[in-house]
Amino acid sequence: MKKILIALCLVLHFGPAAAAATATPPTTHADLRPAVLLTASQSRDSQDLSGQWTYSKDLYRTGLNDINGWVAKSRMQRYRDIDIAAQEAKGGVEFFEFDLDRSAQMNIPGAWNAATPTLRYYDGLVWFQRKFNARKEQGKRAFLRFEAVNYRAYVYLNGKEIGRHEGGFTPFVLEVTDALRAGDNRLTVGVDSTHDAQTIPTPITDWDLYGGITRPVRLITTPATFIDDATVSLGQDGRITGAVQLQGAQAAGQVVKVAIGDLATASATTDANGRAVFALAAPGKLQRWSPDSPKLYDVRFSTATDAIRDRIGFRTIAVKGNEILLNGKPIFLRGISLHEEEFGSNPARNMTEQASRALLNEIKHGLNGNYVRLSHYPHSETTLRLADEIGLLVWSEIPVYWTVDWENPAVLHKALVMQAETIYRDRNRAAVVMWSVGNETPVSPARTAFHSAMADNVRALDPTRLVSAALLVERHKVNGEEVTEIQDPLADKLDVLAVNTYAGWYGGDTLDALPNLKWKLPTDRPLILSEFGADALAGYRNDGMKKFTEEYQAEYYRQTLALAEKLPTLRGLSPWILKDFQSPRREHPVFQNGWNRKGLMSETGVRKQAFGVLADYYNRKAGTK
Ligand code: GCB
Repeated sequence: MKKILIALCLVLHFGPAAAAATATPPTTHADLRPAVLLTASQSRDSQDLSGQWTYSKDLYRTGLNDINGWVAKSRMQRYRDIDIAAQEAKGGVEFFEFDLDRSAQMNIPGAWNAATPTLRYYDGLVWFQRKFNARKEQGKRAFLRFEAVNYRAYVYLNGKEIGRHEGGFTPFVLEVTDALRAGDNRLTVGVDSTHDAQTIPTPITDWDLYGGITRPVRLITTPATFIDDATVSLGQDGRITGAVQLQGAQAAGQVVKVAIGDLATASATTDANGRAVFALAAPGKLQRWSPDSPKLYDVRFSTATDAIRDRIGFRTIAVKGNEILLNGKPIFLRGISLHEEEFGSNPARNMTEQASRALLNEIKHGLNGNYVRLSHYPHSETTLRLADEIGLLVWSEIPVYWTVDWENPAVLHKALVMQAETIYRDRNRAAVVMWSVGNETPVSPARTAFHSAMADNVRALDPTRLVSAALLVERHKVNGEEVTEIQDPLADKLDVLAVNTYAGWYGGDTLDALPNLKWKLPTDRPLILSEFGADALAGYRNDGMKKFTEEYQAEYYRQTLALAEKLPTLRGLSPWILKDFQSPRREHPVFQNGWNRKGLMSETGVRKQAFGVLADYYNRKAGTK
């Protein structure tokens, strides 16, 4: 009892400090690497499993919790490899309360919320099934690669569990060499969209927590020993360096070759762990990647038995004083924020190339932008590859948003894993220049320790890019004058300061007051306004500058841009947001009806007046820098 009391006192007295102390990475950075990556898997032999899948809702989770229970559980287990119609035809005592072979169909990838009105607000477990035919090739390995399942996935092949994954926006790979059958296969995936206080994000967000298999699934075959990962990038010292990781019994002592277009080649031999590193001086003819000239090279990595290809750009990114330097030259980031929702009145979060291109083209050509904040989670690989191709710099983030369970080491571990999965996925994308470690998280010791661990993790995994976070600003009186400041110890961990500000929309400021607000900011680092915005319902006009009119939003942009002009260290903008997006917290019955209306375009792509205001501003900026 005494011991319990002492322990309790320790918890009570040292709660926050002890919690803050636990917020160090519980693992080494190497432990965060997913077991299999299959980098550049788009270049591999594969079978696309997109298309019609069948599905069955499971609100009570009977298919998962059946294991030790007291009813005849097996009749609920959707993942069983069983031909139920054939069983029924035979008659007998066994019966089933599901049959995925005869269930309704849904197009995958895509969120279920958009698939049918009955699932619009469904939040829970849904079972999906896809049958496919496969060849089993002697000496080859087979993997299933899921680009994203929101939020938890339980994966079964032919009735056998082959793996699980948590986190709705990052890929995972499961080996199925043994579980795969020659001929017919039954793939079953339980998808649980439920979020709670220990998930990332929590259920408290300002976007729709779409559920489902939201990105493609592919069956990929490789040789027995294969190239699992390969990276190459241009360093500040003008050298091109890279690394290749093989997996398999013959991974050690292999010669690995790298060819960068017809510009350069290199080769190296793998060590005992199957890893080879290479370095070469950047050839004089190398054309550097930039938004103005998004040159990508065909890069081929090969061994005697395997080869992968990727299209990769070469550029440097750095901060010097309060400038951001792209390829050594100062750049102003003319950007906008973007959620992963295609245009249309019923978005399914299905980022086809066409859907993604339409959005990115609005930014690049409509706004004359060179930058996009991909908020608030890792966007699809399609979007990242298009940013490389079209020429848009990218801010990338994971959904450590508003609040998560800062004091919980298991949640920190989830964040570090998610971040690692994102970095391993995207580190060959020249477009990505900044990793953000959080969005608008209220300052506390435990929260700052959490973000600091994330920032250290990013630097350990990828020292070549910049680290930022979207911070909150405080307003308070200094010598009788109201001043806006960043009062956040996390700022010390960041290369680029970024702040979200909504003066003139939330709060009581009038629009004409905005340019005269006093801001006090560190002068030694670049600043980005990572968000500012105001709602407007497309087509609601000329109603005396009321909130929700297009005029109010346009004037809000004019005045906030006038304020921005007065911030001497400002090096970029990503206002909130390109298009209206669905958010269950936005329930104003006249103007919102489930949509956050801060888009410069409506959900169907109609440009509001403010679009032109920002485009004019960016045209002027592009002329000067
Ligand atoms: C924010 C959040 C963003 C919201 C936005 C808003 O600060 O970062 O996710 O959607 O404000 O509309 O209030």
